[in-house]
Amino acid sequence: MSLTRHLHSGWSVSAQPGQDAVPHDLRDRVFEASVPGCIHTDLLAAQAIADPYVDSNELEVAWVGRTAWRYCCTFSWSPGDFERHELVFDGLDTVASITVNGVLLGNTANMHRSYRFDVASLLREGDNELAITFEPAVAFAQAAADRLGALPHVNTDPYNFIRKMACSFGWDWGLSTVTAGIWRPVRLVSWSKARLARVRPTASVQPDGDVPVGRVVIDADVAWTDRTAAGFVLRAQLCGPGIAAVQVEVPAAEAPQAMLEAPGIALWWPHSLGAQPLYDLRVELVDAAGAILDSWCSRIGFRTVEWDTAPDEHGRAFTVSINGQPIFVRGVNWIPDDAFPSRVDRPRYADRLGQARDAHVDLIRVWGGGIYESDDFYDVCNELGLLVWQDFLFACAAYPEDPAYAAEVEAEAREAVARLMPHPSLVLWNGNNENIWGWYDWGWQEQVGDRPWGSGYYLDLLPRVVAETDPSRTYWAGSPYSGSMDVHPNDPDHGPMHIWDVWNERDYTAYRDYVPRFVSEFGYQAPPTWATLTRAVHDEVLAADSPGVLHHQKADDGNGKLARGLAPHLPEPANVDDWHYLTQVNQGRALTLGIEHFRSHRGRCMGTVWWQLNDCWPVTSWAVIDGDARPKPAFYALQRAYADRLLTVQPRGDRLCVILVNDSAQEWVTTIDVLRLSMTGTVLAVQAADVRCGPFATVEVAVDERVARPVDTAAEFLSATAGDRRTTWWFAEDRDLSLPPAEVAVAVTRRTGGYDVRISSQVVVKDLCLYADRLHPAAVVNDALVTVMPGGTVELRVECPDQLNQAELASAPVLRCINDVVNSAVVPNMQG
Ligand code: BMA
Repeated sequence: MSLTRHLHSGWSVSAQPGQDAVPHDLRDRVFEASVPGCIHTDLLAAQAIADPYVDSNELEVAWVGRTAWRYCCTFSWSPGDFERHELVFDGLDTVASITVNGVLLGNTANMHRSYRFDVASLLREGDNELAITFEPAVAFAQAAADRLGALPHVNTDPYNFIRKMACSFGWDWGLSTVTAGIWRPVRLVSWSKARLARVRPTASVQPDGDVPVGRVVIDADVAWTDRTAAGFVLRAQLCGPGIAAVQVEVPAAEAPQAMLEAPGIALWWPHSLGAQPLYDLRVELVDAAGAILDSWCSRIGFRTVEWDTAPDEHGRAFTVSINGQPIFVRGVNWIPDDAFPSRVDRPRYADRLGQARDAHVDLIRVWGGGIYESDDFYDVCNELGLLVWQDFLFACAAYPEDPAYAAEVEAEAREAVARLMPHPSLVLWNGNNENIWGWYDWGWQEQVGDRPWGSGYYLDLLPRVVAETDPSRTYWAGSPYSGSMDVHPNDPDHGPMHIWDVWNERDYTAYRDYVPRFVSEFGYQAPPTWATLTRAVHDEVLAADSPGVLHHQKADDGNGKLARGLAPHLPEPANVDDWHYLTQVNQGRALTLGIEHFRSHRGRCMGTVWWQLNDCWPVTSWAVIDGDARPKPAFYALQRAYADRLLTVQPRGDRLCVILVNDSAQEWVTTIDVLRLSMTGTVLAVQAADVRCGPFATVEVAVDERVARPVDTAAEFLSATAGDRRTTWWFAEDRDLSLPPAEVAVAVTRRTGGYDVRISSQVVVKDLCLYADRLHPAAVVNDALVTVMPGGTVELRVECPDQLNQAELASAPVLRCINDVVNSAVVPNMQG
């Protein structure tokens, strides 16, 4: 007994009259609008603005975000037999004033929540006009900051004074767009008698007995037109793999609770440990005559989650166990996949999260400067077996706690926590990104004095909201946070930490100075792939410091840090091709060194979350997948470093050790062979050891002195193998190595859908990359940063719909390796 009509067609948008910022020719134009969507994508579709992702168009179209826009649509309506008629907005971005037939319905100023309005008295039989005017968000935020008193934040605009995606105002990897629009679905819902206002399922696994019993407790909130109505029931049904379908009915009072139990459920696991069985849960509201008034459904899963954050001999742990199994988290940080989030649909989530899973990632942290993603995101994570750590939306700023702002925060948090409850992938709610750290270390205390700065949210309101709404989920106050305001929030021994001094100030080998309990952010930059860079930047002469390349680098002194990071390790880039290749190599090396080091300390350290997986536009950043969805070489480094079974060489004191890290449930029984070799493969020393590494464990084997001590550090290296795993150890930096020219033999074979490229070499070849995307934007290669052993061969697969020039495929700048860089003459400028 309800009728839902999406209002997604017939929309138009125009600039509000009288705004000087709007170009003359656009002032009176009416554009077709997509709903859900946003003003930028509407103007792009009408070819009224240049693409802000290209060159420096961002600056040219900045007026769009400083303009007030009016969205309008006409729809026909008749009351039918329904008692109630409500307009429901899943998301309005952001400062909106809504009218129906010219009468003000309401004002909103929070992108992160939904709104529901009773519109019965405003609608009329026949045509109705719905109009929404969006005020510029920066002006709104600035006015609030002026009124309440400024509070510290990063970047330019006071994003901390408006409940809108923080990175919409620009970030150190993001352009500033300042979107506006109806970014999530809008619908007219007509209903009678009663409807389900909210459904909160809590799924748990009952420990007793041999057969696991899945239990779901369903808490529903029911909205009524007549509270005296009797005989209504709440009916819940569960079906899925391995169980007989179960059903229960309870009387539907105001907040009915129903419980279902299903013996024989199969447990949901992260993909590295098992399968992802999902169960269909359906909840119905039924009236006395047996008619279904409203229904709700979701796919749920059964697993247990415990976070051990107890004090211990080192400080304070931060270890998650799934179904009783403690795991070392192999995570990545997630930012909005597009600066226009309404463009990100389910296939795109599936694609990006599928890439993460392919790289052996098992946890995604949704960062607090972005959004609560749509249910599609969490559904895909449920299906792919990816754990989700969700931040509340606070990042790198002090936040006001005045009553109006606090009320928005509470409303948004209650809604988000309830909405995400069904998803088995969700394992943690986190209060904020770096705000407690900011309070400690970024000079805020002097600026803020005794005014509130957000701690009331992180330490009181948000934990209360989680405890009241979804007590099954763990809450942690911040990333980083030590577990106590008396211990520095970024203390390596206490809880999750962020390691940023490495990228900002130190060499990447300084990761070795840390043995954190859990590292929830650490990262290293590189430019996007060549195809992405050259799609987005059209500088006359492309260079590391040409205007377009610099515009697509948002980090503070980003290019300077890239150069300083290279200097200790690799030769100075002679041209833009070398710069592009070498900085990408260095990103991969930093990532590999950091992750292998942290994983080698498995036990004391129980997780790494790389900053960052993805980008929201084409930019030089810490991402391993660029803004056009192409994997950078570091993606393949991540894939290797995050494999279940890792073989690594690590310094331990003044010795070298070969370390096996086994994050699988099976014992790893293998033979380790360690060889000291010349660059041409002459064996100088050998060591072999039979090892057994238990499940979820590490084994260390010290390298014998005679193997570990080279005669000539520039001309020798170590190779360690264990079954199909291989790793190398170098006694000198590449710039100081006597690395012979590669002289590779390349055999290219055409096959359906692409090419096989076999590369053989008589000498060791370092960090070979095949940049097929330089020849064709659709060309994808299955690996990068590959080592070719002396006398060895590697085979790379190129997928490409069209023909490629085979000679070009087999030579620079498409086929690159370090050997060629160290052996080429240095040209004294960086122009291409
Ligand atoms: C941390 C993140 C982001 C930022 C990144 C790189 O501060 O939380 O805010 O993009 O570092 O600087």
